[in-house]
Amino acid sequence: MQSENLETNTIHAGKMRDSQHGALSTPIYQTSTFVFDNVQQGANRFLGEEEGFIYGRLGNPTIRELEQKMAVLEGADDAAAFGSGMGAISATLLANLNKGDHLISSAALYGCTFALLNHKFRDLGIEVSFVDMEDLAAVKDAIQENTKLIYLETPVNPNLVVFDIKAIAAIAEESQLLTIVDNTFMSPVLQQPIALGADIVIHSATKFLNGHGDVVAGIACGGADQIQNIKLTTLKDMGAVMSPNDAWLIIRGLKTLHLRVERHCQNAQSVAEFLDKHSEIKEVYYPGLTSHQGYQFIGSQMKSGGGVIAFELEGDFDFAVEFMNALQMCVIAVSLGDAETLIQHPASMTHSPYTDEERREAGITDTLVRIAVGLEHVDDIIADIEMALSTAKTRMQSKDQSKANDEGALDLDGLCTYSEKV
Ligand code: LCS
Repeated sequence: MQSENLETNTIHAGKMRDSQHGALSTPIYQTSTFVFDNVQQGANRFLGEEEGFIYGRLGNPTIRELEQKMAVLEGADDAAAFGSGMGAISATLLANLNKGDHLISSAALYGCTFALLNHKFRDLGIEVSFVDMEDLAAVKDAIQENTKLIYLETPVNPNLVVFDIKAIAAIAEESQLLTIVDNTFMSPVLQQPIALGADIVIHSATKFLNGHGDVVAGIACGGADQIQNIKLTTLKDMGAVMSPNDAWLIIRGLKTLHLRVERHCQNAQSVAEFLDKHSEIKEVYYPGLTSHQGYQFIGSQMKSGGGVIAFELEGDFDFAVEFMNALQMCVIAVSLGDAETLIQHPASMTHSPYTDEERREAGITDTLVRIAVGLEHVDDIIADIEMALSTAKTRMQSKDQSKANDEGALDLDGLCTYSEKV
């Protein structure tokens, strides 16, 4: 069943009917292989002359339901599920790139995506240009004869810069390049890149799609030919497949995607506004704030600012460390899109695959803190942050005081020595 409404599709789209027992919840086909009636049937399935499942790495009914649901949610023909977001990214890119090809991306990306592009792909002889994608002329200028695709995340992990999907996809189309968008930070509830001209959409399903912090998974959604190509090459032969059990958890998570994302956004908006007014906060990066560069895209490209905020505190980085360590409810952890509010330090955690210089060039400062706002009552999240800021300030003051005392003690020692001499 398919509807015009995403809320209905998260529940019903792609759903298999269990004709044998009528189970409401999708059965988990926890099997590595599928039995053929006879040799001919096995051969026919391998030849593609008969529909049906063959072997777990080539397809599974529970995973297929998730793929069909995600294709509907992203407005794609089809989808392919993977064992992680990085599995989806590497398989999608490698299905479309060969030695000597060139791709364009932005310098700020999720740390492992950056490592894949900047290190492994270069080693494989794939050329990469990192450009400031806010500058559309720079994107156009970066196109070479061997360019095959443009890859972007928007909003960018971790600093929430927003790029214009429609304009970038139009530039790509003019030169017959693919546009691949990582939609992890938004989910299809807030942003549907295919409707804006993208060819393939990728998710780390570990995040909002699953939403409960208990799965690592990925999905690529796109045209039928594209997905078929990925499935028959890099998914089949490199093998980063999803587990049926994880597919089931994501199917369950998707039923509440729209409700969860809505609340993540409401909470994040309030937390961002609180941080923006706080005297100890130097800068807040959240597309839902009118002062943010991404605000211009709210309403046209994305429905709201999402559930992730980055910010910088006043003072030195020790203060940020004291702040994070003082939190009592929000937990220090990477990932995002979970019920729990997660806080982390990109330079030493998610973006540690960058060298210091690469990070600086990508505009990811060492003092940046990222908070993935959860589903707790927003008053409790803000109270925890407020308490931790004030505890951190007191600790910093007492550190300064003891430093001053130490310096004082040194002076006293000096005086003492002097007096002894006298
Ligand atoms: N794309 C984006 C935008 C991501 O944020 C991540 C992971 C991935 C792809 C890779 O997905 P995975 O293989 O982990 O499922 N981002 C993480 C983060 O910000 N904290 O921990 C992981």
